Amino acid sequence: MTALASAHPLASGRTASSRLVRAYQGDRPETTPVWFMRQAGRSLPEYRELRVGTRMLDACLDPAMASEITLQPVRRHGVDAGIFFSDIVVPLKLAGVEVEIQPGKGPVFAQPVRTAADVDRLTAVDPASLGDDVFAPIAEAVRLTIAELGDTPLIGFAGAPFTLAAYLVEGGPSKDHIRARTLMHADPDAWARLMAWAADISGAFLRAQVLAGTSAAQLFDSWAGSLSLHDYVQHVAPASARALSHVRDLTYDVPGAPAAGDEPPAEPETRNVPIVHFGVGTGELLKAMHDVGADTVGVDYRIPLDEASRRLGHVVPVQGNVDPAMLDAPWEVLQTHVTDVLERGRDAPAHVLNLGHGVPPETDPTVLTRLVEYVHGWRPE
Ligand code: 1CP
Repeated sequence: MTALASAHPLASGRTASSRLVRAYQGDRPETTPVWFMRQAGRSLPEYRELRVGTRMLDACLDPAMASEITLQPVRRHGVDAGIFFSDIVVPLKLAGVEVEIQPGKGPVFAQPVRTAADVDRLTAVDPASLGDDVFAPIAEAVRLTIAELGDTPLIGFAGAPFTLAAYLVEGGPSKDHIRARTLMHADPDAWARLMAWAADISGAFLRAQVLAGTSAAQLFDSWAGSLSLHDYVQHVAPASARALSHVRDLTYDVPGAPAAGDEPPAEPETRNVPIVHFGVGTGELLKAMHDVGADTVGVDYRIPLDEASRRLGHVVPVQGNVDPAMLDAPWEVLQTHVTDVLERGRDAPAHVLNLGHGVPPETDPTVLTRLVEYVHGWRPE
């Protein structure tokens, strides 16, 4: 176990009792916390304005700009958390991989990783050799952001090894990630080496964010829904566990209850930095995704939250799962849907309201602000 520095927002107490952190640890605050995946970005005019003339990955590696973009949706919507503005391919770029993010498309790689020789070429860079200096722009952006956020927690994130491999092997976005899934079976050894490397790169990226001050860590396995449970457990879960092991050891103490009457003060309690694990179309994988070392499981909009909670044994906090398509529906339709999500979320020990996937770029941001107000005002019957 490694204790966070005393000035870290969790260790100093600034965010330790926030609604978000409490919910991720299984407590149920009176007000349900809410944030949105992809809350920073193209739905906000202030984001589009700031990004003019700057390429996506350059924006991610400019600490002042990344910090400002992270703060924009927190100021505007009053959400319960910031999510660090970056991308899952940033650590690959920092490791020297030739990648760019093309507008309207996503990450594109100069050299796809298709064969065992390609895997050898990629993994020749030892993730352990990437020192603090490599992650300095990330740590600096996190520090600038938490200085502005006060008691509001910042969430750090990274891509899970499978989702990174889905891009690396395909060379860019793909529908069924078929080449990646072929490599998994055609050359399981090369696949395992690729996954272990991706796990250590993502793990180092996530750890750098948490050490610099994020109060939670989310692993995005966005494309794991293209896998069978068998393939997930056999060929992917060990690498996801390895990625999370890079942050699983990070702890902080919360003071015990003060002395009362003849009772002495309680001992301080040691807690781990909360970890969230999310994927799209992963209804069949929820339990396996929890088992790799997550505290909270993110659920997409394809299965109801009470069913997700049942599959998790009713003991795991859940995050989700408003259908992003509803954001553009009439308010009454959206409100009915969100109320249903909140009610079903009561089946779990705790619930953080979010979307089932990211905010669509054409979303009217005033709808998101109104949604936050509604969630904060909602109380169970
Ligand atoms: O031109 C632009 O403005 C770039 C669009 C954009 C943005 C705003 C991309 C390209 N990435 C991001 C930021 C980003 N990426 C965040 C920011 C924080 C927030 O949520 O507000 C996060 C968490 C990510 C993570 C990410 N990148 C994921 C996992 C989350 C998810 O949405 O499933 C994935 C799959 C990516 C790859 C990626 N990067 C960008 C795009 C358009 C894509 C998806 C491409 C595809 O469909 O395959």
